[in-house]
Amino acid sequence: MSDSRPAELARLFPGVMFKTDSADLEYYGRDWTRRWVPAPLAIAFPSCVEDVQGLVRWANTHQVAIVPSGGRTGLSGGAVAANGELVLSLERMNRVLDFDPADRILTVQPGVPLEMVHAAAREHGLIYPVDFAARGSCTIGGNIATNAGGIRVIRYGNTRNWIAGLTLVSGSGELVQLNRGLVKNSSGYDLRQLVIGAEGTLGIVVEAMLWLTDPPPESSVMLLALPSFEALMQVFEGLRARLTLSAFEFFTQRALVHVVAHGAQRPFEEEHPYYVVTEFDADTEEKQDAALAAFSELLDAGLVGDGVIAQSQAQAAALWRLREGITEALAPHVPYKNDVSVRIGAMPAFLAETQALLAREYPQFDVVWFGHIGDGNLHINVLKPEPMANADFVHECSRVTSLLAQALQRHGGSISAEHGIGLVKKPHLSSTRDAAELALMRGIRHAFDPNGVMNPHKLFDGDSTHASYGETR
Ligand code: 2HG
Ligand code: ZN
Repeated sequence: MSDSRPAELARLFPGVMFKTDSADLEYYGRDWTRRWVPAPLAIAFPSCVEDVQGLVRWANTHQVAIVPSGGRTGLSGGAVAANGELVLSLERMNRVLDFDPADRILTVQPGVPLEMVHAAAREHGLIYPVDFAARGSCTIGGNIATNAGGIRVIRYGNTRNWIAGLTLVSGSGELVQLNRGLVKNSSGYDLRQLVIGAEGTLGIVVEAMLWLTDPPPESSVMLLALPSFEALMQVFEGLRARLTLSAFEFFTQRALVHVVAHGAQRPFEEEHPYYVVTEFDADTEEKQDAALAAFSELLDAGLVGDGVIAQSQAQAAALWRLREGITEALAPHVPYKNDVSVRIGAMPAFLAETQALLAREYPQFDVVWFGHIGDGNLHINVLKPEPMANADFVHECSRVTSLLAQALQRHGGSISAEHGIGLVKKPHLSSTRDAAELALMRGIRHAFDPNGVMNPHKLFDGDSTHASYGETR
């Protein structure tokens, strides 16, 4: 018997576009994890706040789960719809609404791609400083849902720091204004901050106020080759003491091999085990000289084996490509992704322990390390060997991730630094959040979404009655 609900939705919401073709269900039902078989009920494309509210209320009445959907570049399964959910795509709510010069606040709809936010900020001589490789495809709504970080966190912090206000349709369909652009607001709970990073479990952001800031001074990009992991944190300390850094990113030789195979240019004749791309202020001759002096010192101390400072914008872009191209270069190898963090001070001990752990547990797999080492955030991608079945691979990686989670717990770290928990890291959330904290999180979720319709079974299991998720395609 065919499902009558999509037709009913189309009748009730004439201003909303709906899609139910199998190709669309497949496309909008998944994110970059590609692990679950997409099976949503339908995809709704509202173009106004009232329709978002109407759809959420309909979902409450009919006990249909909603999966909010932006650019679906997520890496944790937060936007997967594989259980008959209504995907609520914010694709048509993609306008920049306002710029307030006094407060330097840009107000946007949630479906605006990050790159468009950058362009809009530039038009006003300002920047929106959160930035990362998926900028062309991800949306600001998705960035807010995961509290996205990226390559400039070392200087500017995460998405959380730049959200001046949010308009939210809560899980029960109420429209609420959270913080309204105030810099100072000591009037109780900051609900805006609860929504940031909630992975769409509390409601749907229908408008966001973003703080913009002054562009940084002119910068330079430097690529360094390092002989050892131990040198990494010392190089970071050394450069941070002498230069004003806006990025400090690392990757391994294995990562470089994949990016070069994917079309990037090899930077050095010789191979080195580790590399760092760093960007620093270089608007004066003194700062440029300081960079050269710092490089020589690191070279003399044996902490750096080789290096290059970009001499043009094009060369800077080529150096950045070595780091930013990694995710795309690895994608065909169906990587299992880890996105972990510890305090910067805990990094040396955690790195040593994790290196030993993964060498022991993954002797047969290609393991690619990279990430935002200056923020204490490591990405560890494990690549699936060609002949291995996907389910076996995921099972094995989950087993090792449990061990990694125990190490994180010992070092006071987090199982997700910036990608979110979604479905992928849900079994390991308790390594980062204790039972009392999880109980509070459940209570908060229930307060925003009493019927459990908002992205059920993502992040953690709330009190939803909706079908849960099995593993893997
Ligand atoms: C990055 O830092 C992204 O490039 C993606 O967070 C990381 O692919 C990954 O594991
Ligand atoms: Zn990252």
